Amino acid sequence: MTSLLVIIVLVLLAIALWQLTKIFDLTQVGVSSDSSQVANDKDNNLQGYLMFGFLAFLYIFTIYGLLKWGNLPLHNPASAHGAQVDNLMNITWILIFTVQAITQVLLYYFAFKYKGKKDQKALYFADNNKLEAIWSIIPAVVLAGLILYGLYAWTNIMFIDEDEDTVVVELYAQQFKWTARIAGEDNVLGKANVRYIEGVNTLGVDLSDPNAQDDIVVTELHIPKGKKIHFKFRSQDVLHSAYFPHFRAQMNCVPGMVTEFAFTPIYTTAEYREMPEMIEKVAHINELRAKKSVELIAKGQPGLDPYTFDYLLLCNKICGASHYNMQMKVIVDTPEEYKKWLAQQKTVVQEVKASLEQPAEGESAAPGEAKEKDTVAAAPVAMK
Ligand SMILES: [Cu+2]
Repeated sequence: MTSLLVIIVLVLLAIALWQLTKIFDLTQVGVSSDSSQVANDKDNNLQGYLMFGFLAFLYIFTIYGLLKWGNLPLHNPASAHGAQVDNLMNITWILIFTVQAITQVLLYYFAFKYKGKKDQKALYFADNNKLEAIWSIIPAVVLAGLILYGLYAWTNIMFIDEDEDTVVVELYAQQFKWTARIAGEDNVLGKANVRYIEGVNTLGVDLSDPNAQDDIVVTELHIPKGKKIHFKFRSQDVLHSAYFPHFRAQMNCVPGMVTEFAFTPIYTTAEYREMPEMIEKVAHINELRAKKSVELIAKGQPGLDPYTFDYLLLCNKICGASHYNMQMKVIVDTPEEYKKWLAQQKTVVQEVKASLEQPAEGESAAPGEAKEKDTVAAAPVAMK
């Protein structure tokens, strides 16, 4: 609020100053003898040096930005293909920085060198084929190389070998949450359809499908380190985008179709937390949170808990009012930990069964009634 007021005051001051100079102009106060509207050598010189001033501003701001915010981008990729994505990104940055550094200097230097001078006329210059060829061919070759490397990296990343030993996981997007379904022992997801959505069967799993019997539905995803995870994405309502920043992976979730992506996690959550860059980052975040907590507590509100790092799945398409809050915790376990966790999970069939056994709120369960609903086949969702 204070900063907004400061901005308003500054803008008003600027307007006032501008109006004052206009009044001075009108009253001829402080105006030089040359009141011509045509630029003279003095004006042109000033514009020439201002060009250099702007160039200096560009570079100083770029260097300042790199020093101040250069540590914000994510560090080590947590997936096997991540290094390739980072490599492509770094090459692109180097190209952009080099080209920008050269062209900006030339642009402002020539603007200065060929500034207007009295009695000097511009040279009429039709064209130069050699120059045109140079500045067309060099960017074309460089960009073609970059695109080819990008395509190569993309096909490498997107290739999913059907025979490979993977863990199949479905990610179900809806406004505004993620739900995951692990394919279970058979590693095949059962059929699912929005028409089967009922009660705890929030993903619409077809409970009569043999492949669905061992499917496990969770809201906090665990995956094992070192194994390829084959994700299949569905959306219930609008376009969402499954974004795993630490794994350098993103895929759109489109209503009415299944999209896919696979990656292999290479660090467990515990290992990633122990990385020096991560320790530093978390310490910095907690410093900020501690400061904020002091402010909050002074206002009589509860303070903030310290932050611990976790991999996240985010939504990267603006899908509605609570889009910002659409996320799911992803935990990478060692294969042993994963097995243990998996063994503790209930299958979706068991979940549905349990929910049918429980009496509805306000209803007293008659013993016979509960028994009647004891089979999954009795669930309406299972009838085809
Ligand atoms: Cu979304």
